[in-house]
Amino acid sequence: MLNDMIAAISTPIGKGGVALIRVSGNGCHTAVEKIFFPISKKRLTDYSPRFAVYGEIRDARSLIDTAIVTRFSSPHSFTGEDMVEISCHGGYVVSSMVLEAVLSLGIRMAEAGEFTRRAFINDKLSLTEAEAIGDVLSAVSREGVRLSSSQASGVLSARMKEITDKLTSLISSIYAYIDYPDEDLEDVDDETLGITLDGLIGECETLLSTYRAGNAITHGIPTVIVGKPNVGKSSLFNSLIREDRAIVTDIPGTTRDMLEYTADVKGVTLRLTDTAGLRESTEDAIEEMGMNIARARLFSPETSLVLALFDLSRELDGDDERLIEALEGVTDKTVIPVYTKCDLETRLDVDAVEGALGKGVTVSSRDGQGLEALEERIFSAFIGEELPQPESPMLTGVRQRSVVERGLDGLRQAKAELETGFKDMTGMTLESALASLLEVDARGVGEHIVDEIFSKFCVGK
Ligand SMILES: Nc1nc2c(ncn2[C@@H]2O[C@H](COP(=O)(O)OP(=O)(O)OP(=O)(O)O)[C@@H](O)[C@H]2O)c(=O)[nH]1
Ligand SMILES: [Mg+2]
Repeated sequence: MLNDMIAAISTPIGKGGVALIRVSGNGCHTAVEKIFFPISKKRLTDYSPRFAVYGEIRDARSLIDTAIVTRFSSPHSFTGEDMVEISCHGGYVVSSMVLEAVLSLGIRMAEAGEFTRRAFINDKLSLTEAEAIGDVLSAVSREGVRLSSSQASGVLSARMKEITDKLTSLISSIYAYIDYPDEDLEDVDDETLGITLDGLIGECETLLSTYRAGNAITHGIPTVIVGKPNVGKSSLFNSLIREDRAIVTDIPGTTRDMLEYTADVKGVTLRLTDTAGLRESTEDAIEEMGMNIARARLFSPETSLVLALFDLSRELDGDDERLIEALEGVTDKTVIPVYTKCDLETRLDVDAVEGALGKGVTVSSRDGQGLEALEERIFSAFIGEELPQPESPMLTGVRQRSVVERGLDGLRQAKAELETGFKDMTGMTLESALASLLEVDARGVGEHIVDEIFSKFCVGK
């Protein structure tokens, strides 16, 4: 049922001095009055909405806690429904007992993301705003928080509305022309239509080009360090995260398990993985398992950046060549060759690597040379010259990107149809492009997509 009463503890359970319990749904103001008794002896509903009231939480047996309770009246609440927020003490047992008292009133536990889902259904939030709230909660960097908070305040929604409004008016002009060909409708000659359409195509292209940076800033860049044994992977891993977490020795085959940690690169988070060195064969069953895990991570679709390490102090060998060959086939990731140990005498034929994988970066984990250049290189590959303004609209998620791509394909197809003179067809194609673009903000999206988005939230959000 949509409007039934739900409740959950919205703060981390058992941590902190105060816990916040949220209740939402028709009738929750009077329901909570059965367990909450203001010190003033008045009732909660005697106070105006949004007034913070101090009082006691009691169940049938006794006093449980003292609390500050605030009620919000529909539609002026987070969910858009009547809501109550109870701030009680934060201990695990006491906050659970307050929640149990609330649930004893016939109110049910909220599901994950249910508060935000209701806010969406009641038009308090657009879908991109709701997604951005999820991004704020899970942001891995300070820049991620800034960007997501701005998107949560509606900058992407506003941009999408501008684009879809223009497209809607274009479609209606075309249909007006088709239905009333004899009227002197000025704005529908082929040239004007073509120009408007080109403008919309350009706007969608600009928006799509924000995805790489938007996604990197909000979710971090999944990065894997690969290379033959002893090339210096764990040393580089430690240098980038600025901590000695991975074991470094001169024994080839030191690292077996995959190690994961985050590194900050000029405000952007690298989700860095150190792996077992890749060589043709090993007698060691554990090392072999480590290599299999490393290969799986290297080729995983989740991985966006590969740092491929080559030892400057050793000549190119079969293991390096096999890695180059494997990486030449990788098209869905950014591959950066990294030449290690530049503090030692150079024996590596760098040209042989660069001929296949492009320009690399020369570093030494021993004395820190080149590490900044490597960070610059990563930053410019994903973000560009500088961090975008958080207030500029950006696509941050795969779902958003794929619907804008679909919309853009439609616009391009419509342009081609216009050029061949099929106006009826153009109108229809534009309508389906419009449907895709409206989906960015879930106007007209399927129930399962909405469910999937909100299932990523935690209970109480
Ligand atoms: N001179 C010099 N030695 C380095 C540098 N980086 C790593 N080494 C040395 O190279 C050896 C191997 O370093 P690791 O970082 O363990 O190499 P790895 O690629 O993780 O090796 P495996 O885990 O065995 O695959 C160690 O003796 C390091 O001290 C460097 O920049 N300069
Ligand atoms: Mg290692």
